[in-house]
Formats: sequence, structure tokens, C-alpha cells
Amino acid sequence: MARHLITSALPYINGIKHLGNMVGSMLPADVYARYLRQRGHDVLYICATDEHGTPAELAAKEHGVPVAEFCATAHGAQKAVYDGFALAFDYFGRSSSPQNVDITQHFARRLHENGFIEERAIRQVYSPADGRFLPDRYVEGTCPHCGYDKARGDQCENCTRVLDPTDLINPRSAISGSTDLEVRETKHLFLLQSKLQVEVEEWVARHEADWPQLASSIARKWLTEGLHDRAITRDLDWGVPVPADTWPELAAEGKVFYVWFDAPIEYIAATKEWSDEDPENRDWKSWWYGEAAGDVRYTEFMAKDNVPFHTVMFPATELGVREPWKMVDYVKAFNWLTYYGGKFSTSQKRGVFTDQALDVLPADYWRYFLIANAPESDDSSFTWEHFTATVNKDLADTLGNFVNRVLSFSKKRFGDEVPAGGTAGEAETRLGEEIARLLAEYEEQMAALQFRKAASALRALWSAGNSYLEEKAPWLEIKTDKDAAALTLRTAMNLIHLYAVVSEPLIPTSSKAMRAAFALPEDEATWVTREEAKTLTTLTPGIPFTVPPVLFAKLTDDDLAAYKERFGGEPAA
Ligand code: B3M
Ligand code: ZN
Repeated sequence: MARHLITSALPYINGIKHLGNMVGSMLPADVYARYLRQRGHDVLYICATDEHGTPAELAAKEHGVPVAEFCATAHGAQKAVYDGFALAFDYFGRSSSPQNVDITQHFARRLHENGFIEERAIRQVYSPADGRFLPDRYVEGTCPHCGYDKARGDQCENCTRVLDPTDLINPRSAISGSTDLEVRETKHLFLLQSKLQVEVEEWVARHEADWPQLASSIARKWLTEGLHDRAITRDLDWGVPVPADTWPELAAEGKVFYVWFDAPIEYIAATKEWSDEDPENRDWKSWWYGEAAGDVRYTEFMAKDNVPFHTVMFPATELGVREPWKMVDYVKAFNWLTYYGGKFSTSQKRGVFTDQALDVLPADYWRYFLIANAPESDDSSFTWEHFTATVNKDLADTLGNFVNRVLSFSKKRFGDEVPAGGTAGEAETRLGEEIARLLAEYEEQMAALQFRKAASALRALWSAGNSYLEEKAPWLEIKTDKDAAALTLRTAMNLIHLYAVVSEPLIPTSSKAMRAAFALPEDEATWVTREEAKTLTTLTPGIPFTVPPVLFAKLTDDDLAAYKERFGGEPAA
């Protein structure tokens, strides 16, 4: 049985992420990891905070604390939110870890030895007031194209044009505000991607057929444009230092590696962080290096803007070190989740952020809605109207109400044990066939990482239970044939137990609550066999049960109005 290595794009350290960030990476990765674990696979799900680069430094400055302190606090805050969403990472590391410093520096040395790194002199903005070179994002000024006066040296966020700092009118330091800026020559390391173009192309060609269209088309686009040599060092105070043993001058100037050079390497380093916590029982290298990793299938989850780094730059790096590091097998790329068609925006406080979401409703409401509407083949738009309607229909009515009325009615009429009586007939045979068919569809879509289709198959499983109940109507059967009613209720209870097992990857908390309703001895099964789906007899008469609290509250029009009031709820202006 293959081992599965799963990674999701590392969330930047600066600030709590919004729902769009999670649905395009960590949440589907968690659903997939949970599913594979329940199917008996050996799974390692790795993620971490992406702590270097200008986002970290600028955020720390805004908070008035040293960047190392900011990152430590922010890592904990993000991890707490992901725990709240029941994201079951095997490890959630930090790209500022010593392990990442070591492995990133090792990769750089090897690239250098193999002739894929070159020192080049470039002209960069220097600020005497700040006593340092300013990375492009640290230069602010007026955009020459649209006149926006807070344009950054790398891009104008108003007209989105890519800029060069020297294009800006009245440039100033974004750190000190000083307008006394000079352009000086400085040296940086360049990754010679152009020399690796052919190898990267051959590698992509071996995979693009089975990647989702979104991933392979972006990779192909970048390759067609041609791989350019890319600066992989920056003049920042915070990052993986350039090793002095190989580049003494640059190290002395305090140069650090570009965040996108070290961030993907943190996938490997976080696995070592995981291993270092329990070296007796964990072997990080067996997941990443040489023959030992031969049985590993590696799947990455990310949003579309991250695809180029994961299908071109990181593979170029891994190929260039000339060592047998595991390369990704499958890239699951996502489009955007928009908020009423517009972008989520931290600065404009538009949209729902992961910490706020947990304030509003428990994680399962969000997990189900986001997966059922995952932006897979296209962008999908979050609206409160759609969210409340989906929660009420799929979670409260189809699943929650089914569980509650079956258990409440049975308890009232037959007591708090699975009722005895009646023999399965044509309706149960038909139901069993349908459940087995839908379960096979659900498994197929999960294995294919088709999350919307998997959620739809799961919803169909829940609906089949309701149709069976309506058809048999035990509340009428009981008037004339108690045994028939007992059979119907017992069969429906077996459906509830089956739902509890197979819904866990999407809605883990509610699934555990459903399962805990039955005092089934040794109830350890992590999945359902075809036979069990067909016969629906796992729960036998006499097994005690309790009626759990209502699993999902119905959201009212007042709730909807309150959400829109609090979070904004109209199409982007
Ligand atoms: N930190 C996420 C982003 O671009 C970026 C992913 C790194 S994955 C190695 O928002
Ligand atoms: Zn502009």
C-alpha cells in the first residue's frame, strides 16, 4: 500500500487567514488526508507557517515587536485557529526553524557546486537613513501609470501594474519615509533556471497529463514563456542567511534567501521538525529521499497563484541539487473563493476570516460548505445567502433532522435500544443497493480529489435515508404493524452509523457525535464495506442508543441579516 505524503501551501505568518486561503489549500488537504487514513493508508500531512519575506517584517513593524517574536506569537495564533477547524496535520511547522535553515543552505550549496547559482551585480535602491538596501516592496511612491500615491516598488496595488522601484514618482522608504534614496550596485545570487529549463520541461511533461487542467496549464504557460534566471537573495534582516562558508561577502552584508526559495524547502524541513520530536519512531528522510521514498505518493494542495513556484521553481531547485529528493506527483490547484464576487480583503475588512468564522458557527458548518463549493474548476463566490441556504438544506434538514427524528421517534415508541422485529424486504434491498452505489461514487470522487463531486455523493447518501424514511413512514406503519416500524427504524439507525463513519473526513465533530449515539461494542471500524452498506445490519437489536443534541441549527433570516451587517454582504463596489 503506497504511503501518502500530503502538503498544503504554507500560510504567510502575517495575520489570520480568510476562508478563501483555507479552502484553496489546508482544508481539502485535511479532508483528503483524513479519507486516506480512514481507508487504512499510511499518511503524513505536513504544513507550516511561511515566516520569511517582507510580509513578516512589515507585519512585525506594524505590531511594534521584533520579527522573531511576532512570528512565534502569530504561529501559535494561526495554529489555534486551525485546531478549531479540526485540521489534522501530522505536523504544523515553522519556516524559520533551524531545520529549514540547514536544509535550505544545503540546497543552495549543492546548486552552487553544480553550477546553477551565479553571483550577479544589480542596481538597487539604497536608503542612507535606514542604512540598508530596500527590497522593491519597501519603496513607496506615486504610480507613473495611475497616480496612486501608495504604489510599491514591485507592484501598484491600485492598477496592479508590475513596477520597478525606479519607476516611482517621489519614491520614499516604506520603513522610515525618507525620500533621500540612492540607486547603488549590490550583488545577489541568481538561480540559473534557464539552465534547468529542459529538465523541468521533461519532468512536467511526465506529469501534466494527470494533473488538473488548472495546474498543468499554468506550468505549461511558464515553461513556454521560458524560465528566467531568478534572484534568490534579498537585503532583509529576517530570513535564511546566505551561508558564509560559500558566500562570505554576501553573508557579511547580511543577505538572506528569497522567501520563495526557502518556503517550499520547509515542506522537507517541517517533516524533519516532526521527526526530531520523536527520532526513535519517525524517519523524515524515508518520506523524502532516495529509494526509501520509492513507495511515497506526494500530493500538494495550493491556490493557482502558487502553482508556478511548485511546478517550476521548486522542481528546478530539486533537480539542480542533483540529489534524489522526492518530487511532487500530483498538484491539486484551486481557483479563488471570492466574497460576493470580489476579493477577500484584509485591509478593507471584506470577507470572513477563519477566526471570526469559528465565532459565528462551529467548524463543521464551514468545512462542509467550503468543500461542497470548493473553487475547483472555477472561482466560486461566498455569499451569506448561499451559505445559510446550504446549511439549512443539507446539514440541518437532510442530515441533522434525519438523525433526530429517527432516534427520537424510536426512543418514544420502542425505548432506548435498537428495536427488534421485522425482516428486511424489497425496500431494504433496494435501499442497500442504492447506498452501496452512492458509497462507491463517494469513494471514487475522493480518490480522484474531486471535492465538490465527493460532497455531492455524500449529500446523496444522506438524501437516500430521507427518501427511505418517507417511503416506509414508520409513524404510520406502527399503527398496523409494529415489527415493520421496528425494521424501518433499525435500518435507518444503521444508516446513521454509516453516515457517521463516512462523513468524518468532511464533518469530523458531528460525525463523532452521531457515532457516539450508539453503544456499539468495539466500534472501531474506520470505513464501511460494500456488504455492510448493502445489508445495513451492523447495529443489531438491543444496542443502547441516546438521542444527541440537534446536530445543526437552522439559520434564520435574522441570522442572515446579522451576518451581512457584521461582515458586509453586497457585491463588490
Ligand atoms: N506563503 C502562500 C501565499 O502565496 C505562500 C505559500 C508558500 S508554499 C511553499 O499566499
Ligand atoms: Zn498604478
